[in-house]
This record gives sequence, structure tokens and C-alpha cells, in this order.
Amino acid sequence: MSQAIVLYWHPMSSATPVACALAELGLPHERVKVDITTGEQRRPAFLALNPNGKVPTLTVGDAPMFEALAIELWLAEQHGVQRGLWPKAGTPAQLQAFSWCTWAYVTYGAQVMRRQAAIDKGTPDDDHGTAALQAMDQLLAVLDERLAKQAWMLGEAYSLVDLCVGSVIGYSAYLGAPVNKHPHAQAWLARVQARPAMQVEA
Ligand SMILES: N[C@@H](CCC(=O)N[C@@H](CS)C(=O)NCC(=O)O)C(=O)O
Repeated sequence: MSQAIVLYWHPMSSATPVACALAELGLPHERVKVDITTGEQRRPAFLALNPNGKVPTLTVGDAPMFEALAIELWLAEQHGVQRGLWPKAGTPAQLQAFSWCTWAYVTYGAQVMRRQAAIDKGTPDDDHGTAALQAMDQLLAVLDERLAKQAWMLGEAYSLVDLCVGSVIGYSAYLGAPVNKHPHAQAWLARVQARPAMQVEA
């Protein structure tokens, strides 16, 4: 029997893509809401699971893990292959899957954080906010080129790479990233966001 999975989450947060991935996989799990607006994330019991005091945090049996990207990759590797939602180990597609998910969270994500910082300062269009949008525009062109040739990130079938990359791109659009200048990426994002699993309360 597989070990119990518990997701520590807060609505509309970095935990959202993890909640959607669990729904897409149809994996039974428990949800524990951590109210990050009242400081629940700094309680000792929670810090023992994630010393950073952040959601998402996942426990698998007694073992905790954190960072949305790590959790999504673990879920995909552990539970996605048998459901046809993640490539088999050792295939060229698996290498692309790791590359694009990391691209979204690390390379593109750095620009998202830069834009977010400018917005949080109350000056979204200061030098940093504007430079972040320009950098995202260039990265979106790379994504658009891939999606001009194929319907989904790995080819002709939807995978958890679409969920992972689409979650970051979707959030960036909300911060003003020019996704609508890139028609293939824009159409793909709409298809990703229409998945039933993306509609879960998260
Ligand atoms: N890089 C982390 C970011 C996690 C993060 O910043 N979570 C926010 C919610 S979106 C949080 O828990 N904030 C609570 C706090 O900073 O006190 C990840 O992807 O998991």
C-alpha cells in the first residue's frame, strides 16, 4: 500500500499547481490549510516540516518535502508515468520534461519574481518591472516557437509538463506578462487552464 500524502496549502498560492497536479493524477490525499495571512506557517509544528515556513509542503508518510517544483517533479515521476502523464525514465522526452519544468520555475520564474517585487513596491513599471516584462517576452518567444510545432509541451499529448509550465506562465500573465503577443503560447495556455483538474479549489 502506498504511503499517505498530505498537502499543506493556502488558496491561490504557490501550492495551487501542486493541488492541481494531485487532482490531475487522481491521487487520494489529505489537505491541511495553513493560513499564511495569520502566521500559521511559523508555528513550530509546521516549521518542523518545512523550516522555510512556506506552502506548498507535502508529507509522504512521515517524510516532508517542500518547493513546488520539487513536489511536482516527484509526483510526476512517482505517479505520472503509469497514468500516461509523464515520460518513462531514460527516454528523450523525460529529459525535455525536466528541462522545461525547470525552465519555467527557475529561468522564467526569476523574471516573474522580479516583476512581482516591482508590483509589491507599488512601482510595477519601474526599471526592474519593465525589464522583467521584456525578458519574459523573449522567453515567451522561445516557448511560442515550440508550441507552433506541437499542441503540447512534449508533443501530441497533454502531460504534467503542461501543468507545471502553464501554471507559471498563467501567473505571469496575471502580473502583466505579454502572453497575448505569442499566439501559440496563448492558445496552449487556454487549453491547459481549461483542464478539469485546473478547476479544483486551490
Ligand atoms: N519557491 C517556493 C515559494 C513558496 C512561497 O513563497 N510560498 C508562499 C505562498 S505563495 C508562502 O508560503 N508564504 C508565507 C510566508 O512567506 O510567510 C515554492 O515554489 O514552493
